[in-house]
Amino acid sequence: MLNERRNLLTAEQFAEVILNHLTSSQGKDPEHASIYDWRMALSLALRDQVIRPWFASTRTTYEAEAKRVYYLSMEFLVGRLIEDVATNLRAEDVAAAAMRSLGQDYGQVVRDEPDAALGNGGLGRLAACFMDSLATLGIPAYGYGIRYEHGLFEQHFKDGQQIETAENWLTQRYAWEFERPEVRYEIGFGGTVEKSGQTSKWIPAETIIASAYDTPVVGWNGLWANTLRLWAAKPVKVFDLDSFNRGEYLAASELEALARTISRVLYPDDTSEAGKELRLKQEYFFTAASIKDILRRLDSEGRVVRDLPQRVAIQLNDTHPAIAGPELVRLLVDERKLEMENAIDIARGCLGYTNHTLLPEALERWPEPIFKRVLPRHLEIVREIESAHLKASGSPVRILEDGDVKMGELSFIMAHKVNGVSALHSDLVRETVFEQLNRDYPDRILNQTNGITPRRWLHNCNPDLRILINDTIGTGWPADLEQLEKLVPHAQDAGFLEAFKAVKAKNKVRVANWLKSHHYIAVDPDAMFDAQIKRIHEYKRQLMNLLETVALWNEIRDNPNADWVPRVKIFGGKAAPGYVVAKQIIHLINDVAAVINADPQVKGLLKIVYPENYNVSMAELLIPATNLSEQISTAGNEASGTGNMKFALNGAPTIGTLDGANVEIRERVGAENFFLFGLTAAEVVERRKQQNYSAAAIAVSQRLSRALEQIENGVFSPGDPDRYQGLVQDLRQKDYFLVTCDFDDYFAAQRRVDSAYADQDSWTRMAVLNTARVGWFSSDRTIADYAKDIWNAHSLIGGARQPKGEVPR
Ligand code: F58
Repeated sequence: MLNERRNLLTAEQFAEVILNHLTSSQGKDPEHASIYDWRMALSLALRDQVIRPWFASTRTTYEAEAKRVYYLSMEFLVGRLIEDVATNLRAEDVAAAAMRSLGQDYGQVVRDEPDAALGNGGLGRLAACFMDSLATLGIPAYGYGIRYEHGLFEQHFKDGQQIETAENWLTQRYAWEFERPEVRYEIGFGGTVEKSGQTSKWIPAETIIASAYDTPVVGWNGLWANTLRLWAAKPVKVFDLDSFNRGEYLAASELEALARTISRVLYPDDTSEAGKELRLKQEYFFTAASIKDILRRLDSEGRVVRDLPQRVAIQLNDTHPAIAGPELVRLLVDERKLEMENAIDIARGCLGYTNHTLLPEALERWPEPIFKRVLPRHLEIVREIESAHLKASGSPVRILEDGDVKMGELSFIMAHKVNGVSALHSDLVRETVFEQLNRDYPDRILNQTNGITPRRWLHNCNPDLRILINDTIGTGWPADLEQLEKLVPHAQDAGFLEAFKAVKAKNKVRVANWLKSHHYIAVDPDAMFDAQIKRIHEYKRQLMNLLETVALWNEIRDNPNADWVPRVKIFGGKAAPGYVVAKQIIHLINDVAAVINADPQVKGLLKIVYPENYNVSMAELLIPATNLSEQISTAGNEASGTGNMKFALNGAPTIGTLDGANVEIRERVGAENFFLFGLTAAEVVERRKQQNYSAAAIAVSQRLSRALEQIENGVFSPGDPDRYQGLVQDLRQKDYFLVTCDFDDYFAAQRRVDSAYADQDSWTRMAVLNTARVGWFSSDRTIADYAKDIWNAHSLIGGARQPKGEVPR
């Protein structure tokens, strides 16, 4: 029986499709099939079901002559897809039943899928959530990025220290993608610019091929599917037969190896932009291929380039694809013979730029010599863009300054809209990094607070809570998350609170079992699970969390008979391989864990766990089991955060500062359901002006002094007592991120958490109200607002939440 709308098969029919793939695609019979074979067969069977909505969406887009959104991002942190696709097709029960009928454990097969880890953290995961929401809303869109051969490195701990190994997701076939060998573009680097009269022509010195791989992205209810198009770098000439025949076997394959370098690895550096030519080449590679693809599609529709801003919205996910501006201008001027100023205006009409950081060291700048060596014609165009901007605005802000090309300024000047990712962050973007440009172009900056997809981050990762919510308020919420508000009255209902508590308890048992079987750590599922899982960075202040843990340890040992609330402190996250301080923090967490976890005096009261290799799938396991969400960055530094939203949605109240989206989360869930502490962003700025602020803060805090002394005296590193001298000295002398200044307030907030947690009924009420009131942070809302305020793009499916604004043609 075929369900028209969703193309749903019965479990029996679906089992047949799976079996067909097992034999025809995998070449295995059931007797000899491995779990990999079963997973491929299941994935391919699911992928089959996406084809119909995918084709239909493309057809509808052409017929409606609709505007398309192009989301350009260096990173898409996708994670696993089986459950995502199955649930969006509303075929999860059918898929599970079909696998069962074939004698397979569905859950085990789902967990066999490696994460597609084509991103570092929040920025990459946001891009993946946005793809899900674009498809759910039925907005015609492409995600464009790089098909890295190696995703984010795998993290291991050796003697407590982070070791990185290459990630190898493509050693197995990627079930979801379609190779498109016919979609290929030549991408040039280096060379010279030929002038003749007014015209310029770039003659690149080297050329490689960008080759497309498409993954369909299906939305909720299977009503719409978009495309994630990732580019792989390939050589123009695959193999040099002459070299081979001369016996020069390595040289024969050199061309391929060199070309492939461009899409070989994801840059894991999220501290400072590695000033690497390769990174610039990666950025240009995927951006140029995407722009060519966009123009080809425009041409194929019989449109002229003047139509671009009506047909095309290009969103730059941070400055990594900022070269899109100059590249589009280059194509319009050098190849399509438009006037420079006209070309700049057209390009600007298409482009939007999202800023994700205020950290000056993370704002991209390219030394002019490197930029010129790689992209000589683009440097000329950047100069033209700069002079057009200086002329039009009278602004003193330059793109080329101190020998650098400043990609933030370039992106700002080339975009018609620039957005921050939370209300506070957007204010700070206006007041700090782009203060003058905001005066020059007062309507350009706007805010778009981040969001998360409710499908992955509640419906799929927390099945028991999903069922409880469905039973309580119905099933409309995954596509309209603010319906969770209907749970608010149930926060007074003892039966509902019990059921909610039971879900959390079950999720905690699941994590306890996993920690035992996979990480050989025993934790008590009745203890409070307190989690800080995110990239390791000084501004995120994992170190402050750890200092509080040491102080608590001391306190428990001093008063062993007091009424302590048992806690498990969970840490998760990777440090950029070159970020020395972050790696020391990891080492210290593991060292402190070794000592505290072995101390019989705090047994059952305090435990530290730090499972290695945190990734999207681990987040899906940990978040539903967490009681307390740690969002403790130095105010003014975390642009938004999205983990904060995921925890709140799954019933974990936050302990946090007034930073990023914490501010808006607190407003929505209610101040009484949020454990606030710490300096505000404005106070941080003031405090930094004071002399010796950290010494002063340490002097008045006996608890902090003691913890610092223990660390610097080798209590946690007895074999190497000086190991953390540098780390502690930095806190004593500088402490840029104000760990010492916020410490006492944080410690006090943690004790408020303890007392609140001791009353389990009122705690559960807080947890429920967090879930009930964070619906606004759905990425569906975020995307609907981008569509309205930045893209002027529209949903092509009836019944979806329509972006407000103009009606589609
Ligand atoms: C993150 N940025 C922000 N950058 O830190 C976070 O507050 C925000 O919620 C999220 O973006 C989404 O807006 C982030 O993840 C990176 O990972 C970059 C990778 C490439 C180098 C520079 C950092």
